Amino acid sequence: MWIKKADLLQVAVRPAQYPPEGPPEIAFAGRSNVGKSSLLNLLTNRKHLARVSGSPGKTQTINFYAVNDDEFRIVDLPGYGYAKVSRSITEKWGEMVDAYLIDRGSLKAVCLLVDIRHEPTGMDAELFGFLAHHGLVGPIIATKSDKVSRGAYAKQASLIRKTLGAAADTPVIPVSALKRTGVEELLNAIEPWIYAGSEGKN
Ligand SMILES: Nc1nc2c(ncn2[C@@H]2O[C@H](COP(=O)(O)OP(=O)(O)O)[C@@H](O)[C@H]2O)c(=O)[nH]1
Ligand SMILES: [Mg+2]
Repeated sequence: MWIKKADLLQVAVRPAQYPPEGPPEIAFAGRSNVGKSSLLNLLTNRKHLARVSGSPGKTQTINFYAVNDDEFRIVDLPGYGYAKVSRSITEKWGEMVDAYLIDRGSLKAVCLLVDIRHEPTGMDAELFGFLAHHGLVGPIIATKSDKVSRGAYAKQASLIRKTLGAAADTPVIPVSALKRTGVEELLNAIEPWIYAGSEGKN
């Protein structure tokens, strides 16, 4: 599988604004500053598809991208956990994201992004538990892999799995937007969720 083309389809804050369901959707979630925009730009081979943010926590929309003329969709969920956002923004984040995650038939999986260097946060673990409960766990993405040596990948992956409560067979894919590594591995890991029927959820 390869991404030849990606176009912004829709920016939404509530369900009425979502594009009609159709092609399989893979969503990406993670705390602000984890490297989500950089990764989406790398995946789609575009410099500014997703804004690389100088002010984390600002983008509070759900962005739908049509990949390869809507063969499948990438859904960019708003970042969370930015220390300076107010409680009401955090609550709005939960409402906005829950509404999408709970009731979207074409959503196949959510890839949770975590920084390869650090133990996932309480909010990461909470979101992961929610995903597991709803059968939406996709590959875990360990971002900024250029910050650790290759030899440390396995150790960091098990720390990440353990902290999130992920099964031993949940893929943890190291990626670096900076060094442009891990994209092929990530696309290969996502592929089964895109091309499986609803029984592909696990
Ligand atoms: N070293 C390194 N830094 C990265 C990488 N990806 C993103 N960053 C940096 O991390 C910061 C946050 O990136 P951004 O993509 O905006 O994160 P987002 O808030 O999750 O969308 C920026 O300063 C990026 O330059 C990476 O693969 N390696
Ligand atoms: Mg961003």
